[in-house]
Amino acid sequence: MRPTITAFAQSPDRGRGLARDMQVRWALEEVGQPYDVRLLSFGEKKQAAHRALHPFGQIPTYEEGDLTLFESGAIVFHIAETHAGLLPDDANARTRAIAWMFAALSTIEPVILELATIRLVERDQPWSKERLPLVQDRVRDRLKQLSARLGDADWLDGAFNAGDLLMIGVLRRLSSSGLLNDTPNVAAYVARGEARPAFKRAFDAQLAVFTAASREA
Ligand code: GTB
Repeated sequence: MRPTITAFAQSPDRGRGLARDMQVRWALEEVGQPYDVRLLSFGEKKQAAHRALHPFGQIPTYEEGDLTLFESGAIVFHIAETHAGLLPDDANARTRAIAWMFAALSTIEPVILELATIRLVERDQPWSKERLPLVQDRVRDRLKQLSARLGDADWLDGAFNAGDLLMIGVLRRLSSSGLLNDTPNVAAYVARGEARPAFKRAFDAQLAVFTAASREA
């Protein structure tokens, strides 16, 4: 059954593919599953109709028959479980790939979100400048650890899988920070993910939404 996802009608990232519908689109493209997109304004996200799908009034959501999901990680996991191509067949390798999905969202993403918050939301706070180096160091530490594990491998554990998809999705938020430059193998890993044809199709689809909305505005 063809799923429907939700995305921003006008993404604040201006089409850079940083909103989390990108990870869901990318997963769907990797497995060759066509999908529909329902675009939501900022106001629509908070209305009862959308809150019935997403308790926190956010994007993305995923509807497929009588299944409704929120949380991009859970959606990518569902796509990976129900299609071939994003999780290994070997049971141990599959569990390790799932561990990397959790690592992306619960070990790497929090420090990156903290950095995004201090740079964008809290930048006018009197303590912001003083706190920034501390938050940057936390990101650097995680990047060094990830870099040491990745080494000269193409992907985190064997062939590209859902763990890489989520990890690269999370790391892409650092692109404008310059922090990836300190770990060239991690920067190359992100670039490798972005070079995948499925990534490009997903990226172009979300960019087309932003471009059309900008033309109309
Ligand atoms: N944990 C949830 C998930 O992974 O699905 C988080 C969902 C989430 O944060 N959704 C955001 C949202 O709907 C959009 S993606 N926010 C509106 C709200 O909470 O009212 C986060 C995001 C937003 C903007 C940028 N950007 O401009 O660069 C990047 C990422």
